[in-house]
Amino acid sequence: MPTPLRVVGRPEEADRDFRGDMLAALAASERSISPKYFYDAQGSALFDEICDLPEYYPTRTEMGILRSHAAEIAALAGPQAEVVEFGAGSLTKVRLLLAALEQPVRFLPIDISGEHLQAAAARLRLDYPGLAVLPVVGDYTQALVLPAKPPGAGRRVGFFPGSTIGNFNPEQALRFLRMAARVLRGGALVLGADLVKDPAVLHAAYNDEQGVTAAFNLNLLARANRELGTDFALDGFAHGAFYNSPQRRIEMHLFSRVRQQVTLDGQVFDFEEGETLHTENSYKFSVDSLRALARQAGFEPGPVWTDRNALFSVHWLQAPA
Ligand code: AVI
Repeated sequence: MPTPLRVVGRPEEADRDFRGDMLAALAASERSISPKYFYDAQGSALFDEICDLPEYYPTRTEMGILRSHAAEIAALAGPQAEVVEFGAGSLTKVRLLLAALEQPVRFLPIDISGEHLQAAAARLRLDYPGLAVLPVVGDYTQALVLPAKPPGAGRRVGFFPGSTIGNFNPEQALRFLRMAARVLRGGALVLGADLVKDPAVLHAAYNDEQGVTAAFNLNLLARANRELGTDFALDGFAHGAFYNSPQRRIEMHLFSRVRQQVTLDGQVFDFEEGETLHTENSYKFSVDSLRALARQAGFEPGPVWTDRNALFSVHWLQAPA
């Protein structure tokens, strides 16, 4: 019998949030919307494709770092650890950790998408029959309440790979880390963070030749048409991604190719030619800036691992008891 899903917060509010957030974005003079709306089934599949693109270095680089240092991470975690993954997705990277840990007692993947999570958890159970897998459906960017650690468990170790921390603005990142330090008290967080580098490398990663990132970006409008009944003309918008060097972030936008109108719930919104909907920021860090942020959130930064080209970093952040 699969373990039932645990639901925290109110994931059913997601549609109402999308509608409200899209309305607010369209009504604003500078239009922007949270990148969390990229991830419907199509968007999640496109993101998985992005991770395999030759230009998108973060996924394979982080996997390489985790593979090379899994034993060290396992030694820091100690026996019978409980692993909590924030924004679990397809549960590929955590396998590297679970395989290295000494008798992990339980795995709690947290994700807003219950369906995706249940399927990924079922696949994981097949490969780790001795591991209790307890999926938690919830928005991990909100205050989380997790079940108490099982009796006999060792440290609670959080896992937040992929540099998703970079998709938060600095205040959101601090808030998330504060929440994580609380939930992981006495344990630690294994955090992946993309590093500042040659802007040409960044530009290529977010403007791939096959146009998968463009399709991922434009799927936001397709999703709005499907779910909210907007009438975005998909060929009327173009993907744009560039590195904003002073802010140390990649910005993704959807540029209106022409002067046009969009309707949502009977309200009409004008787009001038060249006007944009800002869909994502992807902040890049230095090792020191990430450690300073973690310290500010209450963690004690420990070892940091990077690849030989210093493209990506994985941090061990101790959460005081
Ligand atoms: C999920 N996140 C860390 C990705 C990133 O690189 O910021 C999302 C992404 N956007 C475009 N390509 C990938």
